[in-house]
Amino acid sequence: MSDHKEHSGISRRGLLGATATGTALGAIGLPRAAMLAGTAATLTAASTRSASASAVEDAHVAPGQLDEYYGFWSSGQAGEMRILGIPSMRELMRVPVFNRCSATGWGSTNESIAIHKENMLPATAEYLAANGKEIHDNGDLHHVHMSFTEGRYDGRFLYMNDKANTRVARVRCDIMKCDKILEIPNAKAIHGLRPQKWPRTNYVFANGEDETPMVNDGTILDDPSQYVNFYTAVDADEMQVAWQVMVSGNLDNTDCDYDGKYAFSTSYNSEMGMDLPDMTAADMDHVVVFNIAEIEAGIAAGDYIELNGVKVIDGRKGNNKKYTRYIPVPNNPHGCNMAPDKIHLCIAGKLSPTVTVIDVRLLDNLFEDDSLVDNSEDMRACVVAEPELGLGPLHTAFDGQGNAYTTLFLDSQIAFWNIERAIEAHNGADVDYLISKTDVHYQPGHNSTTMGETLDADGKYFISMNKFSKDRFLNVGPLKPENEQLFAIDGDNLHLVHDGPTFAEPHDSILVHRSLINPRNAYDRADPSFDAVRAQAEADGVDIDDWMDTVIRDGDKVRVYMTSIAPAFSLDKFTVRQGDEVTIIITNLDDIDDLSHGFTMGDHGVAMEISPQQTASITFKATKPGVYWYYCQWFCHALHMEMRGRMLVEPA
Ligand code: K7E
Ligand code: CUA
Ligand code: CA
Repeated sequence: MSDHKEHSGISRRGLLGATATGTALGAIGLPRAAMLAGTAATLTAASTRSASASAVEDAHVAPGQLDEYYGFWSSGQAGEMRILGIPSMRELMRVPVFNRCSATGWGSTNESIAIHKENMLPATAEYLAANGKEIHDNGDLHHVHMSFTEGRYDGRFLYMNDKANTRVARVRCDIMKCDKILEIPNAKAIHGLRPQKWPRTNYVFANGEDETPMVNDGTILDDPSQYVNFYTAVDADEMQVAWQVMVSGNLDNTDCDYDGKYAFSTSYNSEMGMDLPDMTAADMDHVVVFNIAEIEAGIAAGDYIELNGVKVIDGRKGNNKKYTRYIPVPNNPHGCNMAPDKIHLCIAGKLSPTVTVIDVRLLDNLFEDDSLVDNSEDMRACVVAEPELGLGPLHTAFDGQGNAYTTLFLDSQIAFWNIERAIEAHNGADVDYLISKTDVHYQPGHNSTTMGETLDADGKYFISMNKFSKDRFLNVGPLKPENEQLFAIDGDNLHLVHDGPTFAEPHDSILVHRSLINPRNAYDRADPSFDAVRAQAEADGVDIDDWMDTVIRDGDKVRVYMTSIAPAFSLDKFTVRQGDEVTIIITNLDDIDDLSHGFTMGDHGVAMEISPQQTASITFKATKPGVYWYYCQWFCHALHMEMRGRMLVEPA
């Protein structure tokens, strides 16, 4: 649409929640180019009903009021996790994980570098050193999920993937900081990720998307017949790989059941094609079902190979074991979403206009009946519905009342449908399972509902995370933001309550009731993130819990211990020699809410956050003789500008 006013007028805005049932169905079969151009032609005017007015009003969070839900957002290639308030959609915090952060010093402080390096593979360390780096400074974070206890969020941890550099990370919910990064051996490009729901999150399941030779040492190169993929179970407490399963085809998204029995992954490349025509050649790909108890038993019985220190089970097609089953589904499937009814798994068809609904209670049969052949039509005995919803179904969210919400990428719509009625229709009944269709702007990928991936799904809000914003906001140049639209779920309809841009590129989100999360206002002085620096300080005879203004020389290493209390550092100056390796260790003795300080060393690329009662440290080489000012970069006091001091570097 070239007409901007069409989208931005206030009266128009009131109609954006309107459903487009009917016209939407008519849109199927429209030229793809028209849809990708972002036409809003299918938008129909509907009368604004009083119910919608109240749903919209309920969603208004006045200044000073607190949101009802936390939103935890991925940020794709930006590499961080974000925290939003829902329904206001106010961005509350950015938590650096796979990226470097100028504000907090993540990726520069000794504490964060240690987390990056703790579980880095030796080959990666070697690669980085050869490229003049110590750690990766990018990542591609798609999926954030919270730890579960008995199918409910338990507020302990958030887990997330890095597709770019094959990692899984964990964020502590008490301080909202990353405490573990694990590089996954053997697998390539960790994409889908889910914590186990039942009985608790003992495992985090992680999908490797890209196919490579089993031993990827250059011996085998352009011979895809020898490529494999790996499914990884990470021990969620230890943050170490528990086991892997070698699979046929690649892996895209994953989820697991509410019984602790099965996990599932979609594969869009069952063909093991290396180019687009081959990856899309087959009408049916598959979903892999992983039998967790059988895999654990296989590991215990020694039925594994050891590959780069990991126990790997062979779960490829036709392995004659009960580790995996392959169920055919159409067609380059993508989303893999377990409904909170504990029964229905929804696989989005992507190139097929359908969502395949699997009744997980029927999966036992697939494993018990030895006559069943992987990937055969017989394996589809567990498919109980395959509703046709529209073009490009990607992900499905749930309201806890038996309904499902599926994003239609190509149609730029949300299909709102009823699972039970889809099953009845599958069995031949003449019922309409589609409740409504809602236009979104444009090309939605993931979606989420409040508490929707848990037994507490409450059906209050729904978010559509749209990949394109096109003409919807002021033009900012060739790179446009994404667009996110939050809806209040109101009976049979979705009412738009927020529409706003977002930077690269949240794929996924979870919406968590605020009652489940209770972060600290200040660090506990016993926080394990200070352990390493505490040990060094003890060796130096310094107490990091108390006032410090000590400079320790240890050969050409200098450790500068200081405290921060607004508006001053305990040291106004310190002296080092050219060539010294300098470590700055600071405890922020302030314990007032929100009184964070920082430490930036001018002209040295050195900066870090020191929040209330936190100790942080950072190391650099003082190669430049002269006077360098350090300062607090977090505005903390009327005399914040004066919170600074000098490093005097004597020439060698
Ligand atoms: Cu973008 Cu979950 Cu990586 Cu779908 S995935 S959209
Ligand atoms: Cu301390 Cu600004
Ligand atoms: Ca395919």
